Amino acid sequence: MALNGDLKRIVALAGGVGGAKLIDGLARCLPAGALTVIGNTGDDFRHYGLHVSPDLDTVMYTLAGIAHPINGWGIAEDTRHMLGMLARYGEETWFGLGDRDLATNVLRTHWLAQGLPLSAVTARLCQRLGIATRLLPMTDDPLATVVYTLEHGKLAFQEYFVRHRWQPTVQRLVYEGAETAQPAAGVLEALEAAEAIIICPSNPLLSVEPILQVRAIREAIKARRVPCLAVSPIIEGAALKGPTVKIMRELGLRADVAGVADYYGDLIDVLVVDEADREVDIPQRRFVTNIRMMTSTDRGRLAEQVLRLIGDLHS
Ligand code: FO1
Repeated sequence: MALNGDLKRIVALAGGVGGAKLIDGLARCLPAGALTVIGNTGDDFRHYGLHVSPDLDTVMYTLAGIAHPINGWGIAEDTRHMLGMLARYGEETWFGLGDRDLATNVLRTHWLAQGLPLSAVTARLCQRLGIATRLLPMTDDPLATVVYTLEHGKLAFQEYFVRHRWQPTVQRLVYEGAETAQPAAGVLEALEAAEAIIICPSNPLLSVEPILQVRAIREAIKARRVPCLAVSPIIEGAALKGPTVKIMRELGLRADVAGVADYYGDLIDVLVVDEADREVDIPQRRFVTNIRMMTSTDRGRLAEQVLRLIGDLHS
């Protein structure tokens, strides 16, 4: 059995809060620099002229140990003076960007305007926050998740997710820009060198699919010769967080662990499921454990188990 210390090149695909929790555990279990995260940028948008990358920031703040402890997104103990002033001007405040978080987005926008690609900007932000894990956006190109809803027609992702609190009925998801988006610098190299690929317990349709929509990324994962594991974002038919089950139902998919297994199909070798789902029939190999990550200890324990499983699959 390989020990975690022997694993040097693990790649994880992650969306927002759920994914960031496992990333935190993995980063703590692996040697410094052994983990590369490919983050979802389908949620990125422009807000009052700023380039906001919510999922990259959630992973980044989590790795830096400064994420908001309750929301999971945003920064701990942040203030909302900017939002208060926007309200005074009679402007929109539905997107809860805190003052410290604003600094990140000002810098990102500034460096992007200087001509740096998003991958270089993200690396610079992470380096300044002292993060050893490599965080790569899936692409440096525009690729936006767009939600077609029954009640409001076409909605930009954050309009759907935050402004309308993911309540509208989803009829269709479109990943605009996917036809031409190329993997960001370093993404394919990381996938090709990986000893294992982990799909975090993120929303398969909203957080993971945008990453897989970058064709070369999906092809690289398909062509892998190393294990690819996913951790289920669903336990007993209920989402760990957010609208996973609601959206899968609305799109006519099976909204449980078997539906997650169906969705990933032969892209994954193993699905990590909760003890409550130990009997669910899935075509892939299943690994059963407690997948809830309520505490920091839970994150480390689940990460440790996933890495041991990878060690076992290698031996
Ligand atoms: N999510 C919310 O539910 N409400 C917010 O006001 C909100 C603000 C926000 C600000 C910065 C940031 O990086 C993320 C923020 N999020 C907010 C989270 C985010 O929009 C979503 O969780 C993701 O896009 C889905 O993964």
